[in-house]
Amino acid sequence: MIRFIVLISALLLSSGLANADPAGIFNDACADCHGANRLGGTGPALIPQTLKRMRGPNLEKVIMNGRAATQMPAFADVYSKDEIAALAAYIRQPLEELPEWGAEQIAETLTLNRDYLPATKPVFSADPMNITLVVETGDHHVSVLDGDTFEVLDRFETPFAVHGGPKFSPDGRYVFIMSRDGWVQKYDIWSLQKVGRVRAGLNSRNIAISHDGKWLAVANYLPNLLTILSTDDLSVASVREVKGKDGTPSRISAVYQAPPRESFVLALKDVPEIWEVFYGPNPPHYGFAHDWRIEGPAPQTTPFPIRKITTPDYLDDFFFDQSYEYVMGASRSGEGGQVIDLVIGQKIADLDLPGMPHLGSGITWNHGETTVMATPHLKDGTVSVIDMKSWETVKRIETLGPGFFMRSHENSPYVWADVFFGPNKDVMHVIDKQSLEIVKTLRPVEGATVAHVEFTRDGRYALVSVWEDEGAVIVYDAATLEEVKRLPMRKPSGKYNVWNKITFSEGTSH
Ligand code: DHE
Repeated sequence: MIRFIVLISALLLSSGLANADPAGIFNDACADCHGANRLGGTGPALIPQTLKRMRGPNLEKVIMNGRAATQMPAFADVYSKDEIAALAAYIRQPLEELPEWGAEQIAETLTLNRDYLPATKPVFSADPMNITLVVETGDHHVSVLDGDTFEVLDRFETPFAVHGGPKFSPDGRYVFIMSRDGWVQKYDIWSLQKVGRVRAGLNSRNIAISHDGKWLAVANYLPNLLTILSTDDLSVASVREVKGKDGTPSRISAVYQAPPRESFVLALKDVPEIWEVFYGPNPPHYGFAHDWRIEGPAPQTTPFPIRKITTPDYLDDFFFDQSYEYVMGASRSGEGGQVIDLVIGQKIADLDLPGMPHLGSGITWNHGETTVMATPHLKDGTVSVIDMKSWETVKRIETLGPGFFMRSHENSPYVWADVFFGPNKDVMHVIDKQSLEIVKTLRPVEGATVAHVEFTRDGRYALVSVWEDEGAVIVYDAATLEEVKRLPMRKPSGKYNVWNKITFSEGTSH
């Protein structure tokens, strides 16, 4: 605590804000909504892990002006500029201590919607398999779109800062949504009603649903926990502390489901290990012991036995082949990638992937005799295309800047790749799947960030986000590449079509 106070004092002195009392201001003005421990209440957690999503002076601006359409008031008339700057510096500091956060504490946060009445069939006439959810991070809502008419059937509030793809139950009826503050929300699409929410972690990465729809794995940064929830009632099924084989605690980079293996696969961020968590009734038994281990008592009494695989490098991000035998992984700091064979638990190839590939949004398609995987890069203006048999890079497609997301569809000859960073963040490239050439570059709104694509169930339309507070979803004819419709949306960060997701379309991230 002393170290913390000294650090804050040094910060304030160097910026001439020594007279401000940020801790006092926090208690008076923020604690009621954001929690005395800064871990959130009715408002989001005010910790660096969450706030880093607000770059530059935004934090001060939010304190000064408040946030439209939320409970966050403006403080410009209450505190001086210096006091607000000191408060912002104070809440940008990491927490000295974390509260205990285990099964009991998680269970206490569970809130179920008392008004929820499950419908016996969809309460709308739209095709329930062609519903597309639009996550709007501008005001923390999700819009439920009819994928044929593009009418908004419902718009509901989410926890603060949803990240990663929502996960659908295998029948497409329920969806689970996760926020960076660790909240997991369940929504019933047929009934167009919220079911409830629970706080599975204090700062989380993403979620994965088991292929049988029974379990939801939540990958957390804070604390170092893997939480497994029952999808039925959001109750806690298991909470596992994440530590490497040598006892080093670790955050989880991400978790995904591997349906044919009846497992969740997660990579650790601070230890070079992949974990495979089995949820099926008969977890495989491996006949060798040098790089794996099943933890705990016999699998029949422990529902989630864990196999640990040591990897040659850290994995910040990874991608599966369609058979779920191979994991293509890369670290954010590394210069290349690696392919891990999950069956034998070993690295079998290196990948030539410089420039921070964003493997989580990679996609695959058939290319001649082989299957290729393509990934954008967060630091380079290229899309890498990799042959999934030889693991060689087939082509580096030059783009107008680093990108974040890619999408295609089985019925489309094209791949859509955004440019997310730099002066050309307003363009979207359309790439021919066979020639691997850019055939068109769309610039729908000059100067506005344009990103993330999702297709309708039949692949006929491509939905593109204008990633601005007063943004839009633009519907394109996926064959002619002409604009068909524009739907106003509040920073639509991602779009997710029920059918494409539950059928594991090769054109979408899983
Ligand atoms: Fe994401 C998905 C990691 C920053 C928006 N992002 C994912 C996934 C991972 C990941 C592992 C796949 C999870 C899943 O869908 O289950 N993201 C990371 C990072 O490591 C990174 C670079 C840094 C970080 O701080 O987390 C990062 N991501 C961002 C952003 O800055 C984005 C653009 C804005 C935001 O909301 O924070 C962002 N990430 C998204 C979105 C998806 C996503 C919209 C889902 C894409 C999809 O179509 O499935």
